Amino acid sequence: MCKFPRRISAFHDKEIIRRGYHHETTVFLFHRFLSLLLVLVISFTAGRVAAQSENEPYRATISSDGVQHVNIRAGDYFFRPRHIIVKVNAPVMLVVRVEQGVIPHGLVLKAPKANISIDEDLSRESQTFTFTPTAPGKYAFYCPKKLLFFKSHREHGMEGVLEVVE
Ligand SMILES: [Cu+2]
Repeated sequence: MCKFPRRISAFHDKEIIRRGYHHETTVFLFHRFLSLLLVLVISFTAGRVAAQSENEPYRATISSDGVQHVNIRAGDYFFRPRHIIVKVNAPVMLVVRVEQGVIPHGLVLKAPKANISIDEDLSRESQTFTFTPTAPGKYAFYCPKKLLFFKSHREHGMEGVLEVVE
């Protein structure tokens, strides 16, 4: 007479153990999922912040030497910053350097109206270009490189704007 309830209880014990195991697995997987979600959210946010600061224009100031110093880093396929604001009729010293990659890049900035003419190959050594913009306006600069039938570097996004303001 006592056998039956005992079997039931043994079954229940097993069931509890099995459920307990399942519960732990579920909790473990849930924690894994949460940490993965957290990593995704953090990297997404970081990416957004980075993209935002990259897209913000760089506004040059006139230093004590009377020059507007601007540093540009280039790579596959970008210029950073890609939007530069300088004052008209004040000398600009542009220092450009390729910071990554083995693909050759160049810099073209042709704005005859503002008396700017740059067309040079770039390298990992810093190159300096000096000019004094004489007319306000927005002037495009870009990498002129293109390999065979592939898209040009400019089409890949290797371009920017020099904005000359009063
Ligand atoms: Cu290029």
